[in-house]
Amino acid sequence: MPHRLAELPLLRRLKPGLHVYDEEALNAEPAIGLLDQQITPIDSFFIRNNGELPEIGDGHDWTLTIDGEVERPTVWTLAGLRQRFETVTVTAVLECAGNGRSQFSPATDGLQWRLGAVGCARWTGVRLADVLEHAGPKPSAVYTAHYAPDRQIGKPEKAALSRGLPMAKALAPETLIAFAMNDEPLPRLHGGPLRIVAPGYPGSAWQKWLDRISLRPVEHDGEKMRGTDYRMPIRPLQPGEALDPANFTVITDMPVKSLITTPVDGFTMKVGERLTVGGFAWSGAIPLASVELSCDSGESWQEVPLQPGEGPFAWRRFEAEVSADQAGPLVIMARARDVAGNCQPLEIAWNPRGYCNNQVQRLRGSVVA
Ligand SMILES: Nc1nc2c(c(=O)[nH]1)N[C@H]1C(S)=C(S)[C@@H](COP(=O)(O)O)O[C@H]1N2
Ligand SMILES: [Mo]
Repeated sequence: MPHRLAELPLLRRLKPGLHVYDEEALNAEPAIGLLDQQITPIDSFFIRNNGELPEIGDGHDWTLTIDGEVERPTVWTLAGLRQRFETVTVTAVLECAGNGRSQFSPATDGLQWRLGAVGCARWTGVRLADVLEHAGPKPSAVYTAHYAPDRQIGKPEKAALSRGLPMAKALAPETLIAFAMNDEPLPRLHGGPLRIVAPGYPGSAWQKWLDRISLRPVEHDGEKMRGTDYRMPIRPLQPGEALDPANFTVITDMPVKSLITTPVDGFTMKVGERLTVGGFAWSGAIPLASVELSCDSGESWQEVPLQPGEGPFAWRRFEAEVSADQAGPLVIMARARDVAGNCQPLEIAWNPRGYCNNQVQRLRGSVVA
C-alpha cells in the first residue's frame, strides 16, 4: 500500500483545500485562490516529499551534527542552538523548481505541478553562517551537504534527498536553520524540528528534517544532486536529444516570476464593470523591477504599481483595476521583470526535467453583456 495513504487523513484535516497528487510520496498543492495573501497560511502551503515522511516523535531529543571540513565538529541540541545563536526571521518565497511543470510540451518526467507549488512565509531560526562559523570551516570547504532521515519509498537504505549549498550561500545572512514558520513551531510536514531556509534558491535546497551538515571539499553529490536532478542544461536542448550531465548546472537562484491570485481561471465580469486583478511577483537574488499587465493577449502591456515586500526575499503585491467594453473571452497576463532586465517569457524554453518554468501565466475568463 502506498505509504502516503496513512498520512492522508492528517493532511485533509490540516490542509483541506489542497489537491493531493496520486503518487506514492505525499505531495499536494493549493488552488491558486488560496495564495491570495501576503503571507501564505500554513494550511494553504504546498507540500513536496521525495520519499516517505520520517517518524520523528516529539522531536525533543533532536540533534544537529556539524562535521566534515571544520575545525570543531559539534553536535547541537535544539535548545543549545537557540541559546547559543541569535534568532532571526526572514520572510521568503519557497518555490519548488518543478512548479508549473505540467505546462511543458512535450511533457517531462516528474510531478505534474500546476502553478501552486509556491508560497511566501515567515521563517524563524538561527543563521546557518553563525553555526558554521562556530565550527570553523576549513579553507578546503566549498559546499555544504545536508542530511535528513527520510528514505525513498520502499528503499529504506536510500536517502530521499541530500542536497547542499555553495559556501557563499551557506554563509549569506538570509540562509537559516529554521525552527518556526509563520510564528508557529515548524510543522512536521514542513520539516520540523529543523529545516534549511535558502531564500531565492529552489525548494529542493531547503532540506527538511535536517539532522546533519557536513562541509565538503567538492560540490555535494548526495541523493537528488547528481546527473540531471535539479539541474538546467547550459544550452537549449531539443526533446529527445541525448543528455550529457556534463552540460548541466545546479539550479541556484530561481528566475523572476509572477502569479495572478485574484480572480482565478474561469472568472466572469460584466461589460463596463471594474475588476480588481491582483497577485504577487518575486525573484531570486536579483531584485524585482516591475510588473506589467496585458488584457489583450499580449498586444499591449501596462505597468502596474508594485507594493513593497517584507524584505528582499518576500513576494510583492501588485494590484490593478481592469475593465472591458465588449463581451467575449478575456485573457489576463502579468509579466515581471528584474533589475538586470530578465523578463518572464511568453513561452518557456523546454528543458528535459521540466524545471524553472517562469512563463507568463494566461488567466482565462469571459466578459458578459
Ligand atoms: N528531507 C527532505 N527535504 C526536502 C525534500 C525532501 O523530499 N526531503 N523535498 C524538497 C523539495 S523538492 C521542496 S520543493 C521543498 C518543499 O518544502 P515543503 O514541503 O515544506 O513545502 O522541500 C525540500 N526539502
Ligand atoms: Mo521541489
